[in-house]
Amino acid sequence: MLKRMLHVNGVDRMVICEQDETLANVLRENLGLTSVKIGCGQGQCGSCNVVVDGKLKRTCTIKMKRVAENTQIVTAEGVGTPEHLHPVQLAWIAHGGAQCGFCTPGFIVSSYALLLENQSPTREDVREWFQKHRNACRCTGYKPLVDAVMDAAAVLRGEKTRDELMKDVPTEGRIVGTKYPRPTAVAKVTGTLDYGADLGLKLPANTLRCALVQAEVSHAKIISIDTSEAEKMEGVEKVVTYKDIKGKNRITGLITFPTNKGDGWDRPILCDEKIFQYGDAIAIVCADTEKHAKAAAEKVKVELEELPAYMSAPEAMQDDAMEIHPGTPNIYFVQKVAKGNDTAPIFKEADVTIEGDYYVGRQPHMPIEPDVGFAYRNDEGKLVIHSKSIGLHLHAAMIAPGLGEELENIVMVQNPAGGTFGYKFSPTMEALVGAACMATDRPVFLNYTWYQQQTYTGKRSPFFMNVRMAADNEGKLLGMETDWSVDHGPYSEFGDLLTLRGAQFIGAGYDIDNIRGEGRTVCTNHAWGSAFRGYGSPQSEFASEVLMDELAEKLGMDPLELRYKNVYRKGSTTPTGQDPEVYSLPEILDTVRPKYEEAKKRAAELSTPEVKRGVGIALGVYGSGLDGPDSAEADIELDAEGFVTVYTTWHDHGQGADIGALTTAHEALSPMGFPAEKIKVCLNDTSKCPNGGPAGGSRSQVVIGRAIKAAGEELVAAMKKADGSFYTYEEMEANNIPTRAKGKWTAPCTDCDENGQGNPFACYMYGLFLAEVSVEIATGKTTVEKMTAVADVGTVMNKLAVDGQMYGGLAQAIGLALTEDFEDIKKHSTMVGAGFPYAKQIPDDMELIYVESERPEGPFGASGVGELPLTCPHAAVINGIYNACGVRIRALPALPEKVLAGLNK
Ligand code: MCN
Ligand code: FES
Ligand code: FES
Repeated sequence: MLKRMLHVNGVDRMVICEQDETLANVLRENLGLTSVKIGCGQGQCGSCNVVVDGKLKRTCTIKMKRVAENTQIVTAEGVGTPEHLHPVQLAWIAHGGAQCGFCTPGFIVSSYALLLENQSPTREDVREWFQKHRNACRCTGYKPLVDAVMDAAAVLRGEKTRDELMKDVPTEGRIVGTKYPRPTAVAKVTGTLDYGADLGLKLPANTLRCALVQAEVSHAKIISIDTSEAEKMEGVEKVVTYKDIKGKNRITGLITFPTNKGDGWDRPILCDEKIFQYGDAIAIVCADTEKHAKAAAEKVKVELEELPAYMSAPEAMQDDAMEIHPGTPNIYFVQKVAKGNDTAPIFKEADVTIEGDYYVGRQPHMPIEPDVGFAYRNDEGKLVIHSKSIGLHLHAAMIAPGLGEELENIVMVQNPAGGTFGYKFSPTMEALVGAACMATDRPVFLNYTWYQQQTYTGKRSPFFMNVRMAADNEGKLLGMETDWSVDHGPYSEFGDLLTLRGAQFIGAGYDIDNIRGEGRTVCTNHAWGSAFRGYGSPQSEFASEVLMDELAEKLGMDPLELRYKNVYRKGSTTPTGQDPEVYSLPEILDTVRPKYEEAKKRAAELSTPEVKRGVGIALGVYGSGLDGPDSAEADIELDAEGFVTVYTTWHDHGQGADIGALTTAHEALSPMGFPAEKIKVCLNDTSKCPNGGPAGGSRSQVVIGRAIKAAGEELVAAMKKADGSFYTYEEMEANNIPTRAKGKWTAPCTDCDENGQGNPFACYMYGLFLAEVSVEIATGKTTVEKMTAVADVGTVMNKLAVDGQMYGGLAQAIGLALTEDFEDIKKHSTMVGAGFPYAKQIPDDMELIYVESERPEGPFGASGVGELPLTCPHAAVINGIYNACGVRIRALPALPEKVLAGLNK
């Protein structure tokens, strides 16, 4: 033990702690300064940044024995407070720098430290600083953060006022389309918003801390689990195994496709008979402290008989591969696509045909915040589970039978989430904390390390694709043939739906009358497949967008003009045979054309024999909604203080559910001129909110937005008097008029049939991505110099949210194109190892242009946006590499050695 006097945020604070405790933990746990976040815990993300004696430090790797007496420390709490924001914090709000906000305090402190040293940094200085200090952000694409630092510096130099910083924030009138900041912004920039791990520290003293016993092999039979030694370890209350679970001990995938050969009951809560993948949970140790729980977890003895592990779809599809789930074939679902006429004669007679094999891999989500959650019984005896879930009602139904708890007896709450990017469309630790709470009858808390986050949550499912296209000599597409295999890992949940995406999105954006194809879902022993932003479109469209480039070359046409010739126009239908709801692609391409010509000119001018420049484009399309009659409910209630509250489950990954709900309600209530400051949002607690549905498929703005609009319109109608004025709350009460309005909306859509045909989505998002790249010939290293995106997401509801979605998604697409992977479980288990893009890997030059076609079904004309920027920009980068140096990458990521191998061929 040691005692230290530290000078923290201007005052002396005494701490007494273990020698080997980290400074991050001491600041968080001993001093309650939870702005210091623990993301990677390994010095790779900067979320634990503080200023130590005037220098920026990552505190997760500093042991207390190395911290001297009277060390001066500044945390985000000391940079500024909600009442007295520092210019850096204000600028962060003005530029939408805090999306999920988990990285934000670390960036605020980092920027503050930079500005202590240099009040006149260039943009490049700021980027260098973030790179050098490993400040990682997964949401924003960094550009808005650099904008914020530049503005803050201008305020500090006295060249700009604080008011000028906030000049784009409306103080009255409509807020649609403006830079009105999200309600959680102030808490995020001051580090005062409590995420799961922060709430965990503040739980009652009798809370048990959990540690998992996990598999270290990918496929095995369990012979025995011996917990006896662990049970005797210091502080241990109980070691929970499958034997303690009251229900079916399975998470159900809620399979809806009748042709699925599995039954959806394949994922154990705690493994009983078999291990299906690396990291599978075998037992949960519940103890008084996390350290005790982890020490005891080491002592649980698991005897296994290892089985052959099938780590990819082709391996699991071999004739002699054993069934991973005995009784269910490894290929458990097949989805066909059949549109128009048989393609065989078309391919025979076409002027030009082309074919390619493509692979998009196991992209890891890499939120900075690792998975975390807790469970307790409330005073009504209900099991309350808090997590990062982005599908609270859905997840309750998926875990209730496995736990053996009545669905009505489960309350699910979403904690502020530090990014999910879709991995939380699947339950992760919800059933684990539920089981531990039920087995111990105590509150329980479980916090994954970043290693656990990476190795034991779902990943993007790799697609192995073969696509063929037939065209006439003028470039008109005549037919397409497709074949795709989806490696969905061992658990089937939503695997059939994902496979359907191949039918819906290979070739999306183009008028192709005749399509034939087949896709299949394959069970493997690699990481289970979960939703990931774009959900099937980054795989599907990569194949068709790279093939379109190859076709253009074969035809001797410009890739943009080939696309222009074939994009949806009136009379065209999507690959599922649906009429697009708007026809904005020609306008999008017309808008991009001059930019494209400029980019090509720039590439020609800047190319050198050592560093070749190139330009690539790709088209992106994705649906906003879950397939078919997707629906949502939302309530709006007027209260005695004259405020209204919006109630729904618009789950927040970090994208801005709060600002989305607020803006939509404000617009719906506009006939009353209701001020935005008087609208509150109460989101994501199943005991309080009607079911808005999960935040997947970029559906919330459209589907929940329509429900909010309906509730708002109902409230306006209820409050309207005959003379056109509006009742007050008291008058409503006196006249027995309900003060809570209920809104519901169901998309007028149909599910796709066995041939992949139907009208699955009411609204789509459309975009064209233009990448300018350079390739270093000696090393094969690719740099994206500029990204331009022309997007149609309908009416832009909030400019900061939409720009933020676009920048952040583009950054993830660059990562997908060039570096990110989770194939090698060991190598890819850290942020650096998995190719996380830091500031300098993302271009500062990103240009966004919107074509706002009002959507007939969208609320106030809005479509979604969240996934559009990760549909296909990676194909633009890959097409740019080809344009630069003639190397065609067909399997991602385009690592330097792959490009170099191509150059050497
Ligand atoms: N929006 C808007 N105008 C539009 C469309 C949307 O202002 N025309 C705003 C919305 O109000 C919302 C945001 O943009 O704040 C995204 O809206 P939408 O496209 O409807 O998507 P959802 O709210 O359903 O969010 C989910 C979507 C998905 S599926 C993933 S995955 C995802 C994403 O959004 N994960 C994210 N964006 C993310 N952003 C961050 N920072 N972190 C994640 O984990
Ligand atoms: Fe400390 Fe990531 S650098 S938590
Ligand atoms: Fe940076 Fe989410 S805002 S990680």
